[in-house]
Amino acid sequence: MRGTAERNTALSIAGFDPSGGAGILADVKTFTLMGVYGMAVQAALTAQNTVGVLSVGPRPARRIKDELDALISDIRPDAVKTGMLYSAGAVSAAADAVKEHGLVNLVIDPVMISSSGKRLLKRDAQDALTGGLLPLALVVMPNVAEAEALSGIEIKNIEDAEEAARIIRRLGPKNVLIKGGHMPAGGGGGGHAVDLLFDGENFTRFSARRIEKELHGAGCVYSAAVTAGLAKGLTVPGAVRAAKKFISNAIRNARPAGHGRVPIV
Ligand code: PXL
Repeated sequence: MRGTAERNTALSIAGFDPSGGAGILADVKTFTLMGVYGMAVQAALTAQNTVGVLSVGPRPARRIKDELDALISDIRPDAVKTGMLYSAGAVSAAADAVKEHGLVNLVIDPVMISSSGKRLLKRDAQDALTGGLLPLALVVMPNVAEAEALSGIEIKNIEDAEEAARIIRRLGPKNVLIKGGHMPAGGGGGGHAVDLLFDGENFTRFSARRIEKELHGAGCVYSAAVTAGLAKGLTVPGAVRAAKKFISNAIRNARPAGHGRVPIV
């Protein structure tokens, strides 16, 4: 069912960060800034601010699925992203919704640990993510630590990242985008943050000048921006290029809001 929507629509299934720098508030702000109608279902709750995550509150899988069903039966998203899912139940609810409603353009940000060091995906939920959700993805976009966890290899440079991308693609996603923002110095990027896209045949590198700021929610905003591009009908490389431009600008203009890391939307 295409529905009656006359707008490009995007859905975020992710955690709730009350500070608005990460999670679904950041996602929906990004959708809006990119001209896409934004929607969100809360996969988990957090007590946090720009300094750190104090605690995580899981949400019942049944509720998450009910909320997804109610929403999607009315407004069909042109693209969907998942962020912090936390529990295996939330991962399954998202995967079931994608399958049952035949959703396309799924972007997975495999959020595992916060910038401040708090675990945002339970250990048993990682198996659900790799086995149940990754095979449904059009794009999975891990940072270096997440790519190491998903591939089981250590990433020290861009060649390691290529090998990790090959391994992760065997888990089922159509495209793997490894974000080089945290690549160790000397990892091949120099003064640039180089992201690596693998579509199963070709590697494409996306480079932007590295900006030294301690950021809050950059990964959320980046994956939301890719999702918005896909919702607007861009190709995967086109959506990544547009998102990289958007986030580079947002990082350059970012100003502190609290006492800790700098939010960018
Ligand atoms: O940036 C990872 C992330 C994603 N989603 C939520 C978060 C965080 C980091 O704190 O709180 C909800």
